[in-house]
Amino acid sequence: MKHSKFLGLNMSAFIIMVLGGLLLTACGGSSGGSSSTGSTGGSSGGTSSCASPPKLTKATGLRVGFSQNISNSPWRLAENKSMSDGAKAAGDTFVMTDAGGQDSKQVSDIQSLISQKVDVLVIAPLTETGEVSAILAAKKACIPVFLVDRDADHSLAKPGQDYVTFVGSDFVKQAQLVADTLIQATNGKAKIIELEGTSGATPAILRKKGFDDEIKSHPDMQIVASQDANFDRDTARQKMQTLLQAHPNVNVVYCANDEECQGAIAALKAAGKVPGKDVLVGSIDGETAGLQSIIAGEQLVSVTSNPRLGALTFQAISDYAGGKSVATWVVQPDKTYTKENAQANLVNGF
Ligand code: GYE
Repeated sequence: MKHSKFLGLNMSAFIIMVLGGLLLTACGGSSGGSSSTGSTGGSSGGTSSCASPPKLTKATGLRVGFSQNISNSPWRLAENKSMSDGAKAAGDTFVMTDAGGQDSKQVSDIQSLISQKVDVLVIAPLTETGEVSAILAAKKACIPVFLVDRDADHSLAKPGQDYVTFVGSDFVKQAQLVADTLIQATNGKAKIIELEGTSGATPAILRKKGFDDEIKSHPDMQIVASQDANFDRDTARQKMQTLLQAHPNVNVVYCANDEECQGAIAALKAAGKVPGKDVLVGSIDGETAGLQSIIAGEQLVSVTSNPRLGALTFQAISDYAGGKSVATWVVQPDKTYTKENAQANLVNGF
């Protein structure tokens, strides 16, 4: 059978090219951004016909899906509000899910947002590995993903390739700043209880690394116990109560967030210790309760971890839709609160 020809191509090859082009356009493969088009799905392993990461073809009137990992603390509630405010300011429709602290629930939440065909996904993943399959599924469905507040394991999913960017703080630096303040206040001599954040979450991993590495050059700064307190006030209170029985002579508690330190302060008081005198307390977030503890002299330091990530996130989304290049890490700057500036910054608490 004789095939007709168009510009030197036979008709079936021509039809395949046209169909392929239509598919690419449907996935936004031809506009903006800093990445190359037509990838085979990067580290997802599967084949996909969208760009790497997928493009956003429109900048306004988007349907934005926000997958939150849990909404159990002032930090998370402030983040939720900031995201929904950001969507409102951008004139977008906002659909939010809450995984209640379960990786499996967050994966199914993201899958449901993919099925609803949102234009863009904003994900605050619970852990570095738990949501990777869903992040890669979004890419395969040609939906660009913006990770916020926590990152994914870069050996499994890469920013600028499998997702657009990570919008969040420098967790190592936060922990270094807390360590430096504690080293100075104790003249480099301390027995420390370390309360870690949720196991497998970026801020838990990096805040531990930042702190532990920073005190290494001070041989008299000694961590006597280290435990996961799940970024949670009551878990921290209970763990601290038990740890204090085994280590009654500690003089420093380092917590991965202010909520944990609220629990630790309660446990110290219940054990007859005076926080801020017998035991110095330092942590991260800059939440209102932490600021009040600093003002009351019960907490030495809190380095902020600003939950109000909405403005940076929606700016990145708008830049990406407009074809501007977006950095693979949009850094949220943080600052240190001590008794010098806690009162003045109480208005910035949450
Ligand atoms: O510090 C903490 C929350 O992921 C940066 O998670 C966030 C951290 C924040 O539970 O309070």
